[in-house]
Amino acid sequence: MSDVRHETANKLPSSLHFERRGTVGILRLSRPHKRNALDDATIQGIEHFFASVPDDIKAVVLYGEGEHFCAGLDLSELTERDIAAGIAHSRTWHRAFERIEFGRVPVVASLHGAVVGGGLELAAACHIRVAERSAYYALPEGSRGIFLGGGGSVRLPRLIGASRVIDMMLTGRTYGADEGSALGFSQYVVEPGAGLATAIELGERIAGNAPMTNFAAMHVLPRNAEQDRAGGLLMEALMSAIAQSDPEAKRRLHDFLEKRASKTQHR
Ligand code: 1HE
Repeated sequence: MSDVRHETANKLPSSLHFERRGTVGILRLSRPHKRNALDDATIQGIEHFFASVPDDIKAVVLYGEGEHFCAGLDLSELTERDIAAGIAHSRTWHRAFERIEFGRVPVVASLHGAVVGGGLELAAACHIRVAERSAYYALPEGSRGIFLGGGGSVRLPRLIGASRVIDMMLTGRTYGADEGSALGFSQYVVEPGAGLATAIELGERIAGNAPMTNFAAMHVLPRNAEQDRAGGLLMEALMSAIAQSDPEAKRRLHDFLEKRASKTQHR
């Protein structure tokens, strides 16, 4: 993998690094001496990166350098904030993570070690989570006297249910990789050291999809899960008609009918 001299990459803070593997972009949290704790510069860098993902990148993999994915909010920046600054700070996280969830390309997070607090909120904004067996999930906010601020109170209950999130906050309960996967934190569990390669492989598969399919999965599916049945079914009908009229879909359907496409197989 080589660093790309690209405007997006050049504007990133030193805590973030961008590399590419073909059409898959790899964004690395690169502050391992602070366990990839998220300071203001990193959050701004995340917002900037996902607002300007290079056109030829079709999927992004996010991972953390060192022993841990992410230790959450940089607690050293928290002490001096008043109420107004606290609200503004939380809203910067919201903007950055919305850019991930409702951006242009699907994002696969590769998780290992601590995935805690704001690190878990960051992971929850990604579309696919691959957890190495070392990964564990926690919300230390409860014991630090603070609250979620990076969208976690909205996203995490949708992943594992509000009652479990309440338990994590109130009692400090943690979940390991296997249990976390069964609950819905991650869609994949892999052996230690295999997370990044698996995430890149998934990213390559995603990058090979028709762009309209990726758009629909990212933007329509989560909204349909939240809206009323009638609205959801109407949105589905509209989206399915748009997707199937795309020339890329027509080409793929012809490929299948003319026996040039792969069959659906269980691996
Ligand atoms: C930090 C942070 C941080 C480490 N902010 N500096 N998050 C937390 O409450 C989690 C706090 N961190 C930890 O519990 C542990 O650091 C870990 C379990 C993640 C890793 O343990 P370990 O033994 O590998 O590392 P360490 O020795 O604890 O930390 C290494 C250094 O990173 C050390 O700094 P140093 O200068 O003394 O070497 C730590 O101070 C520093 N460090 N984590 C600042 N989080 C939008 S709202 C979101 C709200 C939250 O995210 S609250 C949860 C915050």
